[in-house]
Amino acid sequence: MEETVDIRGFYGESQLLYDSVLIEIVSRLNIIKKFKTLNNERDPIENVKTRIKSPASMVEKLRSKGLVPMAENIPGNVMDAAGARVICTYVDDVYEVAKILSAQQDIKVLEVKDYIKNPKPSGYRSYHMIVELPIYIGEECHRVPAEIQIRTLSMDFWASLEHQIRYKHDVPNQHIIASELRRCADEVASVEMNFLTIRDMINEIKNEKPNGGN
Ligand code: 0O2
Repeated sequence: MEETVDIRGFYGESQLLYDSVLIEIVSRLNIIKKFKTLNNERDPIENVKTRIKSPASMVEKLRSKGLVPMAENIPGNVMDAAGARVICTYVDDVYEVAKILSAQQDIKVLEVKDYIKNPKPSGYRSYHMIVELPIYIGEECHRVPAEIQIRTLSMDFWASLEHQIRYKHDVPNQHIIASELRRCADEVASVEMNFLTIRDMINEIKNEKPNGGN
């Protein structure tokens, strides 16, 4: 069972920085949505969720790195204290959103893990970016890291399902469930490629002139 530690008590002063970096990321994503809508383009973002890593999960992560589990040991060692999850409609939207964010000059991309091109052995697919943004608290500028996970609705559905057994021990038929999940992950990937083809075919029909070709 997760230890319950008060989030503010654990993160102390850093809480404001993590809250602020998430506000900033959500704001950038909302601007992408607005821009697309105002240009009569399809909005690639379905929804955005944010979280500050739970103190229990952070304590575990620090311990696994051989560090004393205290907030002072987070900077430079754990980059996902603040996390945003961006859910997109289609697979190519994931790359479009990642490209737009990476192009913003004050966003420094520290690391990219493309688990869509290279899925995890579990079948997990998602595009992860570790970024750093400038956060102004009063007159002082802090560079604050955050993890942005970008994936499709189907990838998110799969991850939520898999998450339910991920940290459970002594689950009956666990290997069968794991192998079924891997099979579903492959099927979902294939269906998502079909969705792209169908979407492009529909777009072609929509873009055809009424008397074009006649
Ligand atoms: P939580 O509660 O989401 O914060 P690193 O961060 O690089 O030190 P790691 O694990 O190599 O460690 O990072 P990675 O692979 O980028 O994964 C980080 C996060 O991705 C995880 O966070 C999960 O949210 C998600 N994730 C990664 N692999 C899987 C998977 O197989 N299944 C599911 N459902 N999610 C996955 P945390 O830290 O585990 O927890």
